[in-house]
Amino acid sequence: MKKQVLALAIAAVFLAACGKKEEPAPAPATPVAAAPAAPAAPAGPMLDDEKTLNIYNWPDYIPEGMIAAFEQEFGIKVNYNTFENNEALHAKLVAGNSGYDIVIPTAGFAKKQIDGGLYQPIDKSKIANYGNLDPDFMAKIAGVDPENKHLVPWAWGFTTVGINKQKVEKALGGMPMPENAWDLVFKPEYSSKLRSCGIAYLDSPSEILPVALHYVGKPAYSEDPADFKLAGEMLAKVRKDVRLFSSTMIDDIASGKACAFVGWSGDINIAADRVKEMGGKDEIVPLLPTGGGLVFIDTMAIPKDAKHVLNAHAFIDFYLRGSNGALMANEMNYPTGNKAALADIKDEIKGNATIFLSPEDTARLIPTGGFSNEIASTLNDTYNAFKRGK
Ligand code: N2P
Repeated sequence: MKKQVLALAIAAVFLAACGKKEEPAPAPATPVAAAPAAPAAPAGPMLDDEKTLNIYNWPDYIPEGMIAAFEQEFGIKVNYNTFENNEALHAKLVAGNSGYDIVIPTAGFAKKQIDGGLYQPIDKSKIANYGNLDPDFMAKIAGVDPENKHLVPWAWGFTTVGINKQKVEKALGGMPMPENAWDLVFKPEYSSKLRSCGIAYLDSPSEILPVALHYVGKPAYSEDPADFKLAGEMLAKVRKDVRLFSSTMIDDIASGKACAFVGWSGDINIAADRVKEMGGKDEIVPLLPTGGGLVFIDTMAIPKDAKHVLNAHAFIDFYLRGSNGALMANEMNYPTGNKAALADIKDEIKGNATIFLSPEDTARLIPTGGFSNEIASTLNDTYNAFKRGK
């Protein structure tokens, strides 16, 4: 961050110097050949007349200062709002006239939004930095967005189990940690012990049901109501042990409201850093369950009715600079699929096995996917029945 601020300060000083009026130079005594014309300044990206950009993203998902840097460089005012889960974003998009120019859906969830015509195609010719993206990563996204027409990667991670190590060990009282960390939150033998220090789940059907389905041996994105029944029965058995359904997981972990949680990998790492900074003794650890974490690839998309489409492309191009991808990994603990970022990612981040996964852990991940509209009511009913404890 410091480097970026410094660069901006230097740029500001330089621009100020350029703007200063010079005294006219005395006319030369003898005529000289005209100096060659100065090369034209490189043209900036095309922008909309209205210098506004409305972005809708997840909380705690952008490095500090990145929006301000964009605003300063492009002279665009950014209105930045957040949503708590894919369901909330979806409702906003389906209602129409969201007012947003860039939204950040998870790729698997975005499939039905693409199919429903809620996004406009990205104009790659306006994104000079598009080539920074890793083709293998883009091929994964093409599974839900053929030819990568609508989605540009923001960041990726996985939904997993995290723990407060000391509190969990104490609550388990000598019982060894399970081989598959999902047992901590899905198996009554463990959850009944962790109840005392608190279990928290992310509050979202599309986060909890895929891991629950996978845990009971069914496809994570099953379309079979019988599979949901099975997952619902498993969840019902641990319901009494779940203290909270959280939309503010970083705070809830850091403030000690829960000792075991179903959360997002990077957010658990952010909470771990926060506890350390506050001088806390407990270690917060995202685990790599043998049962696999649930991959999410979050992406930028431009809603069909966006009003500032050129500004949106300028922001996407800005975000795809290698330096910005590196900031996402270094400060937010989320990799971005940006090849050009790799050189600037700190060794301690590259060496963190819960951010840059080993091939073995990668192979165990539950691949990204999505539910169809047909199964949506079964998904929601199963989740709501679980949450209500009915
Ligand atoms: C939020 C990052 C995770 C979003 N801080 C999960 N799709």
